[in-house]
Amino acid sequence: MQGFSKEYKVLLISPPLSRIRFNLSGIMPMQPLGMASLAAYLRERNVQVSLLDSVALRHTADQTLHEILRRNPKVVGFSTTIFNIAHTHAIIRQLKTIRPEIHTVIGGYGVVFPPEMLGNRLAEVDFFIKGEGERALYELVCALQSGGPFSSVPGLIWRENGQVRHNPPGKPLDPDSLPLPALDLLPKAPYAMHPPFNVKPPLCLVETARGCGWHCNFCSLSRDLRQKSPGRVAEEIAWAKRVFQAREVHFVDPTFTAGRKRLYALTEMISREFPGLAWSCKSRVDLIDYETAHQMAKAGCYMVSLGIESGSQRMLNSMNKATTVEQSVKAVHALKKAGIRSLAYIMFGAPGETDQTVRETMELLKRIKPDYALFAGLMPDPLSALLNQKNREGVASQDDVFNLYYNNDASGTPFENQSFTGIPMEDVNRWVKNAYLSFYLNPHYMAARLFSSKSLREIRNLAYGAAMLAKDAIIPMRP
Ligand code: B12
Ligand code: SF4
Repeated sequence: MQGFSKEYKVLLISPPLSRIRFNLSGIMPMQPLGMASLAAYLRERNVQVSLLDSVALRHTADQTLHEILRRNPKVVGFSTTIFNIAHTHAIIRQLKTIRPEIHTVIGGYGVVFPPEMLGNRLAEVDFFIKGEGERALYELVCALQSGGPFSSVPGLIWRENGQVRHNPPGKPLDPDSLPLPALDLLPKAPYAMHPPFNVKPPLCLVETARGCGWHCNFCSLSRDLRQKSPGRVAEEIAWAKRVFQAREVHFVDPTFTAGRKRLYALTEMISREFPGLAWSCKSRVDLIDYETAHQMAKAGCYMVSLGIESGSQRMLNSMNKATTVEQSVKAVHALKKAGIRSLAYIMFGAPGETDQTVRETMELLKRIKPDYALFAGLMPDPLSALLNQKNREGVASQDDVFNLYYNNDASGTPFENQSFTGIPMEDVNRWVKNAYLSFYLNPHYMAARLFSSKSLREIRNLAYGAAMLAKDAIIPMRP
């Protein structure tokens, strides 16, 4: 292990986020687990590391820059998504004019564009790391301190002699071998989760697995599912309780219920070691049945988010979702029977979507009555199979896709009037807006929600979410 002086400081930042229309994701700050995990890995190896969560502290870009200058690190790393890479780039541009010697690194979900595009378009950024960051960031910091070569740093993108270079990704890490995320380095901020979660605050996010074993064509999450052992998950929950006094946990992995044996071991562990804990998770409709739902409910699970996506089998096939409409019906039914609420994620605008398929989706929702639904226009991941295909077909060039995501604005791009899949934006926007109105502005639905709410806090929480969505419905739609 390399030695580091006290002066060799690394600062990791969760940069300001802008909210996306009809999406409740960004309205409350959630613990940035990626950054906390990177910090723990560096700290374990004696690197002086600190965290700045600009989202939780509600810092502007200027305040974030000011804080970087005040802390004066040798290396500053930014945890990005495709939607805040532009804010991050702006901060780095300014930083480089003042302190060009500070090394800048961008990592996280924003690193989903081709290396040459990132290296050339974001020329002020010194390094990008694609994918899992713990070992890669540590090796980069070691190389920077020792003046060593960058060619062995996994997933690294950098410029050398005017050329953009990039390394292959590293071997996936064993998630049980990682140190517990450095939650203790996060600010004592009002971390929460957007409605309808947050029923028993304080809430803390917990990761129990990395990657996903499925192949939906709009997504490019790592295909390599690695689940943590129940013992390790128990340590993470205990740690979240200790640092944040968590009484509620949201498991962030996309397929929490994958593997019945492991799921039962997890639910037994939670019942035994954390009685009274309220928790929620995400899953696929083909990974839920009544027996699993019943076990989960007994262990304190109160809500499951399900990627239902569509009520049309043709559309599910077009997304390579590998689920059936019937499985959606059964999953929601099983959850209801077990006393667990369901949150349906619905997406409009995959190839072949029409008024008819949207009607089929709305009819499915009427029939299965999930407790909540979130609707969105399809925004495929830039490296997904779907966008690669559209790129080959000449419908969506990589430049246009970059411009759209980077600016979070379709003006001046071919997507001003039509989606990546060639569907008029007017239609996609109308589907999303009408779906919200028809699902939520329904007296039966509202009465059911009011009566099933367990506390005044929950009603207030839901009213807040509803107000945000209503505001989105009134302000003219931006793609
Ligand atoms: C929590 C979460 C959020 C939170 C983030 C809160 C926070 N403070 O981090 C919020 C609510 C803001 C959010 C929003 C969105 N999210 Co989100 N989110 C997640 C979720 C559920 C968990 C992320 C997490 O904590 N993972 C665990 C940690 C340990 O891993 P990690 O974050 O990936 O970090 C690792 C690497 O990315 C990397 N890394 C991260 N940061 C850095 C920084 C540096 C310097 C380096 C070197 C490396 C590095 O190293 C880390 C450790 O290995 C994931 C699903 C998942 N399970 O991954 C979706 C996910 C990341 N979100 C996704 C999406 C699509 C979104 C939205 C765009 C949704 C939308 N349509 O609006 C928005 C973006 C909003 C915005 N304005 O930017 C997608 C990304 C899809 C993709 N690229 O393929 C995911 C994968 C879900 C999915 N399957 O669709 N999200
Ligand atoms: S959408 Fe969900 S289930 Fe499908 S590949 Fe992505 S993470 Fe996996």
